[in-house]
Amino acid sequence: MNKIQKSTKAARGTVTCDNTTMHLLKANDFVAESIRKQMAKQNILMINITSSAGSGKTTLLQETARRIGDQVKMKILVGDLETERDADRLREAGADALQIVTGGICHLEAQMIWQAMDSMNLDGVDLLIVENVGNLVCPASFDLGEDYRVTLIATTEGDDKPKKYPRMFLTSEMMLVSKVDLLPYLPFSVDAVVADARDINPDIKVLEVSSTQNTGIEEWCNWLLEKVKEKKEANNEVVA
Ligand SMILES: Nc1nc2c(ncn2[C@@H]2O[C@H](COP(=O)(O)OP(=O)(O)O)[C@@H](O)[C@H]2O)c(=O)[nH]1
Ligand SMILES: [Mg+2]
Repeated sequence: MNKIQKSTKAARGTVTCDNTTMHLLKANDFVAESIRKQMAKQNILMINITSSAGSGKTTLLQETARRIGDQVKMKILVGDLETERDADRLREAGADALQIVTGGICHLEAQMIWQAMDSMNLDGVDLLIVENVGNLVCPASFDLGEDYRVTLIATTEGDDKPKKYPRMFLTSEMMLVSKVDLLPYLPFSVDAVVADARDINPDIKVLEVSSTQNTGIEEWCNWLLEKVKEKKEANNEVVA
């Protein structure tokens, strides 16, 4: 998928303005392509997990590490403005996690991943998961060189978000509707959120998950394992 072509051209509304961010993103896209080539060389599946702050990314990854940590060699890179808290939580769950502290930047950029790769031993790694900074806006514009972008939308956020933040859903291959255990208590329609997301991106795959009640976690982990396998098979075909 070419994420560069999926950028918004201009700001609209009652006032229309030019969007100069497009030009700044060219350098990012160049580094992202280098990362993509490196991951292909090393047979590593790379996943970029995005969402608003607090939608359940780290909790999901803790469960993921507990479930499939012994089936695939996995590393997790996690981005936040400050603290190592998420990396600490992931390490407690047995994951090999590294924290990127952006110091105020509201998204991860490809050059941050490129620099972090210097501090990581990626030999034999099957799966690199990046937990992006919690934000449905800026991370949508920054390709990190990932194979798949997965966006969580929590039931606590309201079901109107895909149409308000369309680029994130347009550039994601998968939407995880998270915290579905809370559905009985919230005015949130899964059907409405899926319809809006598919209106923006008809191909988006959807899974409903609850990390606290173990709903959909097995399907999520099976999807990851399948994609790891597919990437290895595709690369072996290229080599052969
Ligand atoms: N009820 C419920 N709470 C959850 C679930 N997943 C995460 N949480 C809670 O939501 C809060 C934010 O979760 P966290 O994983 O830190 O979100 P992140 O900021 O996206 O990484 C924490 O208090 C979690 O315990 C879930 O599936 N159900
Ligand atoms: Mg987190």
